[in-house]
Amino acid sequence: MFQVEISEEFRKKLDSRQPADLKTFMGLPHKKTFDGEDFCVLGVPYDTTTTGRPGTRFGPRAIREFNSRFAKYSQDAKCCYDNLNGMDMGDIPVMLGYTLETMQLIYENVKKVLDADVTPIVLGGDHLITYGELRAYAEKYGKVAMIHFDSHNDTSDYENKYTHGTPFRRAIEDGFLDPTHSIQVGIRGYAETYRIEYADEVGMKVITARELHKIGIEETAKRIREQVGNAPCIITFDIDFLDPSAAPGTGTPVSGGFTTYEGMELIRQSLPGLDIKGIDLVEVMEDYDPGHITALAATHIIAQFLTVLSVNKKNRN
Ligand SMILES: [Mn+2]
Repeated sequence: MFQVEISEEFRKKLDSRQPADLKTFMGLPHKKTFDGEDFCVLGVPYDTTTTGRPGTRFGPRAIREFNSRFAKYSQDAKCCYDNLNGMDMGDIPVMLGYTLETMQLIYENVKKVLDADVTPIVLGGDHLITYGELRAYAEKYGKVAMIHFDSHNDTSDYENKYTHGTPFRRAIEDGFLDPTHSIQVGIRGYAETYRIEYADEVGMKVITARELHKIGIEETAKRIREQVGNAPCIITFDIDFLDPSAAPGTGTPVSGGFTTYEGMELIRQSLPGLDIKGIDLVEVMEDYDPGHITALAATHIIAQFLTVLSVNKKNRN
């Protein structure tokens, strides 16, 4: 497990770099303190553990820039979060190139949100950021289940232990994740098969892209719900779950994926009623995003998550 000392002087320096104003997610109020909100958006502009094309440090900016013009109403769900109060904390400070220090800062900030009983919605950044988040969830709730939408397993075992290809192996080793209630969906492409064998070994379910295309959304949603059950869970959505035709703006795109609609529908069918403790959406890269297609897809995927949180809240009350 990581545990890093960061000097007060350096923390001050990081804080002084925060912009004075911010285009917020869907125009939410920009706040640093909590007042009974249901969810809190945080950006993590960190991308120096990527093994593919760099640039996802601009992902939070791309998503906010694009969707600050969006309204919160959805014609499908009447109003995607009429019963939810949200806020946008802005970007958390990161230390580019200093991976474990950044994991520490991610952990501390997500922990703050969780301790206020608010649901974090984190915008990445490369996928290693989820590892930093998971320490906070595990401290608050014990080992959590994970629903992981991605074209890659991200359980690689390189000599470099901390890259965006390794977060979930590290999180399982550190006891942050409960693999026996976790599931990876959309996996495809060319990579050594040991990652699938690793999932089998630790009891984590995998639904490959090919399998999903074959069995369809309804059956996949059913299998997700069966695997997670009543466990407290987090959702992590790598935008490269979507096909490059729907989300070209990402570092390691893989063909043979899904339309944005399929992603949204899978969220709608699989997640309502689950004990969702937090969400992140990672790997959006604006440099390869003509027409903001990827930022648009990210917006609609997150709006769908908000709809689920809204439905869950209605059903609890
Ligand atoms: Mn990933």
